[in-house]
Amino acid sequence: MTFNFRDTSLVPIWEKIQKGERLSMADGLALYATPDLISLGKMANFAQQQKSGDAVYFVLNQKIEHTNICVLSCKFCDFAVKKGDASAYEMTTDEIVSKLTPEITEVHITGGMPADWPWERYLDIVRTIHSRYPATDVKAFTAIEIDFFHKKFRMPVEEVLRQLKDAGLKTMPGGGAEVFSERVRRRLFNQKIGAKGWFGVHKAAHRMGIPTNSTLLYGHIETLEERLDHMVQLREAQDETGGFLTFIPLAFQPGDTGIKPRNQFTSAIDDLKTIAVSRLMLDNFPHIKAYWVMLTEEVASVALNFGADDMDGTVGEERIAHDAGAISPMKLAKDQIIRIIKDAGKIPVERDVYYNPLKVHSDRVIGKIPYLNSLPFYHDFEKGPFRILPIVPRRMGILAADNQLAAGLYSLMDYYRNEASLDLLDWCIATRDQVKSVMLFSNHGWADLDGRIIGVTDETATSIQLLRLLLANKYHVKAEFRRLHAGVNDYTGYDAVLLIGDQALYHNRHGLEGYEIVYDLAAEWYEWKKMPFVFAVWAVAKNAGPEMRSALEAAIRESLANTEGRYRAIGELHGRTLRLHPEYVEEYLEGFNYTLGDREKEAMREFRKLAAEVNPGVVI
Ligand code: V47
Repeated sequence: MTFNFRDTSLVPIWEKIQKGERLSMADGLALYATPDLISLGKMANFAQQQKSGDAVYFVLNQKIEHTNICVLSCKFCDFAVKKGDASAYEMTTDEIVSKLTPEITEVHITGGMPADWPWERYLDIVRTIHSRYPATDVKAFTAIEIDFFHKKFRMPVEEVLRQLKDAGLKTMPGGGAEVFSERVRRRLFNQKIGAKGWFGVHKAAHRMGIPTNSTLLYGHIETLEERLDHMVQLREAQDETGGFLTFIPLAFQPGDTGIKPRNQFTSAIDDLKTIAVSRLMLDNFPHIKAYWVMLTEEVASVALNFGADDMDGTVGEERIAHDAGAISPMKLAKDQIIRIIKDAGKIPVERDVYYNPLKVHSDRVIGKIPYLNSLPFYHDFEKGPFRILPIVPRRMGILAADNQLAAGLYSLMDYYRNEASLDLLDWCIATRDQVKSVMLFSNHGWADLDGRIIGVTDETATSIQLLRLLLANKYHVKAEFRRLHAGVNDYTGYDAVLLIGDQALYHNRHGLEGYEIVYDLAAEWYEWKKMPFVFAVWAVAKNAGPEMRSALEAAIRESLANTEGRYRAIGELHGRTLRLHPEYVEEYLEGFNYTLGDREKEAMREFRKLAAEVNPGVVI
C-alpha cells in the first residue's frame, strides 16, 4: 500500500509499519514532529485496521466517583477536596447502587482516598453491585487506590486484589499512571507511587487474571520524550504479561489547577497525534481509547480514523474532568455514540468489560477469525460493501446465534449450531494432517489425564469438542475442563492447557512454561481417522440475499487467488509480532486446505456424528 507522503521522512517508518516492525523512540519523535498529519492518521488507521478491522467498541457504562475526599494533593487534580470542605461528598453503597440500571454492562468506580473509610466499605460496594446486578461488570480502583488499600489496611497487594476479585471485581481502570517520568512526578504528584509501584500493581493483577487498562495524562509540563518513554514502558510490560486491554491518552484539563491557563486545552492536532502515535508505538495493545469526555465529541469522532477503536461509553456522569473545566457533556446517549461511530465509517460494536462483542450495530458485517491461518481469506479481501469484525471463534458463534452477522468464517461447531439460518459456502480451514495451532500443552500423557484439570482457552468452540472426543473415544479417559480467562496469559494451576490460534502457534514454537508435553489435536485426529480436520467453514446468513452472497464469494475467491504463492510475504508482515520466521509461517499456511471438497465434507460428517455421541450439545 502506498500513500502520497507530503513529509517523505515518514517513508522509512511506514515501511517498518507495513513489515510489522516495532517503532523506536526516535520514530515516535519523528511522528510527533511531522506536519503531515493526514499521513500520520492514515498509518495509524492502517495499524488500527490490522488489529480491529472496522470495529469501534463502546460500552453502556456508568461512572461512579464514590467520594472526592482525598488524602493526596496532586497539583493537576481539581476534583479532590479535604474532609469538611463545602463541596466534599461521600456516597453510601445504596446511593451508588441507585445510579445503576439493568442495561448498564460496565460500572467504572474510582474516586478520592479518604482517611477514614474502612476496608469493608469498599468490598461492600463491589459485592453489592455484583449481587444486585450480576450482568454488570465491575471495573474498579486505580493502582493508586489499590496501593493505598495495601498500605492502609496492611495487606499485600495480592490479598487486596484477591478480596476484591472474590467480591466481584472484573478489571481495573488505567488511571493514576499520569506520566511515568520521575521529573514530572516530583513536580506534580509527589505523593503518588510512581512508575514502579503502578506497574507492580498492574502486573500483580494480570498474574491473577484481572486485566487492566492504562492511561497517560498529557498536555501539561511533560515533554514529548517523556510521553514516548511512557508508551515504551507500557509496551515492555505488555510483552511480559499481555494483561492490558486498552490505552487511554487523557488530555489534561487545566481548570483551576494553576499549571496552565484555565482555557488552554490541548489542541486537536496534539490530541490526534497522540492517539495516532500511541496506536503505532503500542503494537501489542489490542485497543486505543478516544475518551470523548476529555477530548470532546468532535475530536473523539475524528480520532476513530486516527487509530482509536474504543470510544469508552455512555459514562452516565463524570466529575474528575468536569471539575477541571471539561467542556464535553456529562454523558452521551447510546444513539449518539452509534451515530458518531457510523459517521466515521466504522462498525459500532457494543462490548462487555473484556471487549467481547455483545451487539453489532451495523449490517453487512463479516466475522474474521483473527488468526494467521485465516489470512489467505482476508489479506487481499476487497471489502466493497462489507465491514470486517475480527472476533475469536466462540464469540463469533454467539453473535451468529443472535443473527448479528452477514457472514463469517465460523468455527465448525458454531456452523452446526446455527445451521438453520446459515448457508454453507465452498471454503473452509481444514488441515491435511497436523495443524500446529490447536495444541494441548500437558504434564501428563493422554492415559494419565483421567480426572485431571484442563484449562481451555476461552476462544474455542470446536477444538474443545475435538479434545473431548479424543479423550473419550480415542484414549478412554475423562478430564475436567475449566475456561481460561480471556486476555490474560495465566496458564498456571492446570494439569494441561488447550490453546488455539496464534497463541497456540507461538507456544508450539517457543514452548509453554510449566508444560513439557505438546499434542497437536489435528495430528491426533488424523492418526486415528486418517481424515483431514475441518476447524472452520465459511457461511453466509440465509437472509443476506443473493447479491450479497455472490459479492462475498467473489471477494473470497479473489483474495485466495491473490495470496496463493505469497505466503512468505504474509509471514513477513504478520509473523513478526509472533516472533515467527516468514519461512515458518509459509510452511504453516501451506499445511492448510482452504477449499471445502468431498474429503473435508466427509470428515465434517464423521466429526459431527462422534461429537454428538460423546457430548450431546454440552458447552462449557
Ligand atoms: O488518574 C485528573 C486524570 C484519571 C485531571 O480505565 C485528569 O477505562 C485530565 O483514569 N485533566 C482518572 N485528567 C480517569 C481515568 C480513566 C478515565 C476514563 C477511562 C478509564 C479507563 C480511566 O484522570 C486520573 C488522572 O490521570 N486526571 N485530573 C485533569 N485535570
